[in-house]
Parts: sequence; structure tokens; C-alpha cells
Amino acid sequence: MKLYRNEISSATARVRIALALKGLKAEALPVTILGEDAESRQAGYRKINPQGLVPALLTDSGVLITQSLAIIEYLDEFQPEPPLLPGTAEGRAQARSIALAIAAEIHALLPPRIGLHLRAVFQADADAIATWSRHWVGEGMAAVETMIAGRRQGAFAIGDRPGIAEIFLFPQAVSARRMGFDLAQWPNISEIVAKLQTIPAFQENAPAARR
Ligand SMILES: N[C@@H](CCC(=O)N[C@@H](CS)C(=O)NCC(=O)O)C(=O)O
Repeated sequence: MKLYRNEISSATARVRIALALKGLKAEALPVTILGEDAESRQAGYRKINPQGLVPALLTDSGVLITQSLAIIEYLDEFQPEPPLLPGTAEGRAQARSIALAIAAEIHALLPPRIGLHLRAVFQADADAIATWSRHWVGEGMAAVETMIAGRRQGAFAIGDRPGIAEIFLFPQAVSARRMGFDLAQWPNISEIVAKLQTIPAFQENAPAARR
């Protein structure tokens, strides 16, 4: 397996955590994502992934899988142990709803291409883009905290073992903290993240800070 990836990418971090939990290895194929001239925006990479995003996983049989949730569910089927989804249909739906609340409603509003577009079309400066990002992270994480609080029955967001919900939560929480958010305002998230930080698969695969 090969993984198109970037060190600062929160979506890549999700896949790296899943690979580590499974004890799987993927050859790293680095793709730059910052700035107008980033490799992710070049025709060469667009031929590989038309969305120009990382992560993208190339399977051993040469099939490219894009979108972190699809990649992680593929890995879960490729190697079922340890499972990343709960054992019940309700549990699986709840785990996916937390993952999507983060991927589709928070993270999707933050990546470099969003900032570039806000700058190009609305002349947004760095402060305006930071205000934009803080708004969506603050509102989105508060909603995720309420979702977890209302459903939580175990040590983690869903159950007693980290899986897809936690894989999506952890990188987003790390990046919220880097943006200056105090995780203590979201007590369930804060407690779960503190536990995840002690697990090597999470600790060693957090997204790197932007320099
Ligand atoms: N929904 C996608 C999001 C992928 C994504 O936005 N990746 C970012 C890095 S975290 C990226 O490649 N950004 C390039 C850009 O914004 O120009 C997933 O879950 O894989």
C-alpha cells in the first residue's frame, strides 16, 4: 500500500492513526498542500486524485481510494482486527455521525484551498481567515461535545475502545488546541483526548503544526 499524504494534514493523520491501530504499513508519498503552487494543485497530482486532496491510498492491486472515511473503512475490511467500528448497527451509525460531523461540517471549512479562495475572491487577510476558521471550529466542536455527551456509555466517545469516532476527533482537537481553544470547555472531548494522547497510535500520528 502507498499513502499520498502531508505531515500537517489532519485528514492524513486520521488514516495514519488507523494504519497504526491496525499495525499496517503504507509507503509514504508526500504531497505539498500549502500555497498557490502546492503539488496538490498541479495537473500531475490532479490526474491521480481529481479533488487534489490528501490522503489518498493506493492499494496493492493499484486501486486509488480517496476520502479518509472511505480509506479507513477499507482498512477495517482489509484487516478486521482490531475493529474500528462498533458491533451494532446503531453504534456504527453513531460513530460515523461523529466522524462526519467533524470531517464534513468542521474540517471541510478549514483546509488551505478555503483560505486561498477567501483571499482571492473576498480579499480576506490572515486575521479574517483565522476568524473564519475559529468560528467553524468553535461552533462545530461545541456540537460534537453535545453529541458525545448525549450518547456516551464508555471510556471513549463510542464505547470502550478507540475507533472511527476517536480517529476523527483526535486530530481536530489537536488542531483546535493549536488555534488557542481551551479543550476544557468541552469536558467529554477533553477527557477523551487526554486518554487518546497516552495511546502511541494517536500520540505518534497527530498532524504536525504549520510552520
Ligand atoms: N474530506 C476529505 C478532506 C481532505 C482534505 O481536505 N485534505 C486537505 C489536507 S487536511 C488537503 O488536501 N488540502 C489541500 C488544499 O486544501 O488545498 C477527507 O476526509 O479525506
